[in-house]
Amino acid sequence: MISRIDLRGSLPGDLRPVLPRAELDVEAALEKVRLICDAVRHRGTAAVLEYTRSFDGVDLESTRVPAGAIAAALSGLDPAVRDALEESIRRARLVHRDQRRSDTTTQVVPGGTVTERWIPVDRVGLYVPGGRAVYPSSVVMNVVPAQEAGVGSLAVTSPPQQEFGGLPHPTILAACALLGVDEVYAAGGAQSIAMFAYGTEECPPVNLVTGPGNIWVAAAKRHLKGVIGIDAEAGPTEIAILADATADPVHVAADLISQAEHDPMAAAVLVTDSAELAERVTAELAVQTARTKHAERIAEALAGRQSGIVLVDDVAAGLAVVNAYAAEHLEIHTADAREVAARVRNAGAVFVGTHAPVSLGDYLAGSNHVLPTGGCACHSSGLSVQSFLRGVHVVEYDEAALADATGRVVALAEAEDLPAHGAALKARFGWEIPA
Ligand code: HSO
Ligand code: ZN
Repeated sequence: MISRIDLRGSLPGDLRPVLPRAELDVEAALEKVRLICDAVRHRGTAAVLEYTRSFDGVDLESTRVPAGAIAAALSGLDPAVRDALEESIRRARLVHRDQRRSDTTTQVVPGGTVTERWIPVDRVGLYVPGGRAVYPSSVVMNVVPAQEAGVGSLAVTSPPQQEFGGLPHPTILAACALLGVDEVYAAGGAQSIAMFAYGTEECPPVNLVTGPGNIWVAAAKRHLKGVIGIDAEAGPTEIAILADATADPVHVAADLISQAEHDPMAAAVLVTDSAELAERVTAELAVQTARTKHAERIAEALAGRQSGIVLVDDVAAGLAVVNAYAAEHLEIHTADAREVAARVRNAGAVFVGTHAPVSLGDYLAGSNHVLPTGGCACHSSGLSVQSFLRGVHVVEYDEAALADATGRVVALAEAEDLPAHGAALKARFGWEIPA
């Protein structure tokens, strides 16, 4: 049963402690992850294969997925799934292509410019989960922005599956094929992130690792950050719904359940000013959960302390709650959904009205589904073309512009007791500060 949090009356100044949220203890996994990463660093492929044997229960000779297996997966792909993936890729490309940035040049003073060049990361490793669920859609969400950013070298890794002869799930391989990615590894968990970070005999090291994963992947990203860049430490999926009395309880319950389906730790939070809606959604949750394939997992997620129904006085108070919560996904089911959505400040992605469920965004809206979790939406964005670019300032000053800057550079250098900084300019002008 989903719990109730009654915030009617007055809202506490700091809402975060009273809102439901899972605590993912990444630190607890770090000790073991450190050992795994060190082993991969020192013994390369052999260590990855050993962990694959003990954690995934498959005995592989190589971490690299052969080209033939990728091609075979594509030819064996269900045509309906192929069509859906192709359309998902097409829509995601449209959105992510529009995120591309062009270089800008700013004339700071006459003869002095700063250009900001956007340069794609050279080589990226993309992690695609494959434990409880296999996510070919995540291949799309990682690969498309990387490709649209112009990343030249892309490798995908996904956990090997016993039932598919130790290869990643064939739908994942087929998605790689549709996206033109031919460098794919059968490796999961911390060992795969270490493989990307340090490189092995089979896999050259990457500069950046992106993609969601379980706690081992999150801990490895934390441990290896610095050696590699990372997007985020993804936690369990979250959905928050802000709804008023006009919302349809069947839709609201179905959407909460859709994300609870990911994980017993997934969070489903309804924020509403309608006690009646709260009642009806609670009843719907029971009915619909019983009908779903993964009822046990969903029931656990809904009953967990990370989920709940929050009662508030009005939509304005509801907005304060969802802004404090900073959900990965936020749906707005209110009378004036667009206007309410415009007042959202903190959310990984916002889904406006009854025709934009999170499931649409997970697969086909064109938006990205790799989004900040655990409240990180108050400072971070989801995966985008920007995640794969670096902005580099290119500075060009002519002699007159440098002469004009010298007195001020010298003044600041002396204020910081770094006179050699000023001297670097004075050396160009016969050691005098130009008039
Ligand atoms: N809702 C997940 C993404 C996903 N859903 C993949 C289905 N497949 C995290 O945004
Ligand atoms: Zn989902």
